[in-house]
Amino acid sequence: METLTAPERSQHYLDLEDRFGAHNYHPIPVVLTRGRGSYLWDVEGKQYLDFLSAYSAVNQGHCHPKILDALETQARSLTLTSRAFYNDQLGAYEHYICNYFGYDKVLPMNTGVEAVETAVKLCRKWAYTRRGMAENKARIIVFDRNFHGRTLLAVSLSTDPSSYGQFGPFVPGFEKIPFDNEETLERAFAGGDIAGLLIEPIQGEAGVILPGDAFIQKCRRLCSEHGALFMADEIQTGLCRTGKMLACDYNDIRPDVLILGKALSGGVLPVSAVLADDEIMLSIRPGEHGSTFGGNPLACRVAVAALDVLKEEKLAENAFEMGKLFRGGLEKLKLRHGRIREVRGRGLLNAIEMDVPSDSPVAWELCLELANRGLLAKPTHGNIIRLAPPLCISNRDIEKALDILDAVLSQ
Ligand code: IF1
Repeated sequence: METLTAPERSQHYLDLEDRFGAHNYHPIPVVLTRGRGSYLWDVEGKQYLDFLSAYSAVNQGHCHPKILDALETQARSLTLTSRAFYNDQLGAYEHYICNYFGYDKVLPMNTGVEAVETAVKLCRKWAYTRRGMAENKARIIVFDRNFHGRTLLAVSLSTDPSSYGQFGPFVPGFEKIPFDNEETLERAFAGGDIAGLLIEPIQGEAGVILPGDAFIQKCRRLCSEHGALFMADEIQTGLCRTGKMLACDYNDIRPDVLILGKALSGGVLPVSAVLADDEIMLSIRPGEHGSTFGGNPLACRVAVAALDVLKEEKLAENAFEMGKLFRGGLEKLKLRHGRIREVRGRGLLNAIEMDVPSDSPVAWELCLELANRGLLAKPTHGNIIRLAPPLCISNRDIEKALDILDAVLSQ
């Protein structure tokens, strides 16, 4: 490999993935080999500021030493027992995370979408066994332009043809209504048999869409009034990303079911979780749900370290302050360049919407140029660029990112 010159070196990896990997992604053509904190390096030795954070899975920064220590230590003693037996890590983790978020119990899973699936199963089981709803009649409210993952259940909830197209038939029992519209929300509840409501407190994939405070509070209130479960998918918005521990904290909302993933492991391995109180969680009985790796000792040890780091390093506070600084700079760029239609976000979950049609190639081209100048980001839809660095980012690096954005937008 030493003989390859720079472009060929990267091309070698692109060719391997093209030849032997499924074509289910269209990545930005950079080949990364090392990460630390807010930085990534590619195989050419080029350094980047990471403004995607693996879609908010590395909130704590890449390869956080404390999280890696937990991984290494546990990996040398016991990685997996399955739930056929007990182990000395799971109970300690369950105790820790239930106290951390204030719930009676946790059901540990692996990927985010598995946690979403778990929440939906829990909601239905609870509706039939605790609320006496007629079997197979449970309906769950979901919102237009949601993103909850890629399984057949998750795409059954989706209103995006690129997510659900030609994957039918779909899972029934969901009421899809507009996000941030109080009238359609009230009508959906009036339809009856509503067992739950599943919401992203900020819609990430849709392009960092924030609902009005009144709307999300009304979701909470109507769930309470109709005896339906308010289920918050905080897989992307949670764990300090929006400047508070949970995005729901901005409205003092306590979800009945809290769904976490991604940064729950600091990006080290898949760890997700569903938290709820006994009345809900105990509606699933032994043998009715689970997963081979769910709650494995390695994941438990890593998750405790990842959650520790969020508090020890005050990452919510830093996300809040750096987010304010970043959006202030983006608003200046909007005035200076006029090509930005809107700046949106909370904490360090931000996006710029360009003043071009949603099927335009502009956002992609901008991201290629940003990469050339050392900033990694990826468009969500043709005209929106999500900008979400690790929460440990410094103000100096926020300023550096703004300078790079300014230079690219000036071109
Ligand atoms: C990909 C999107 C983001 C999520 C929310 C559940 C899941 C996700 C709110 C499922 C996952 C990831 C998936 C990833 C890209 C990324 C993404 F663009 F796909 F939509 F972040 F916005 N709920 N989102 O954001 O979690 O099963 O993936 O662990 O490549 O598909 P997962």
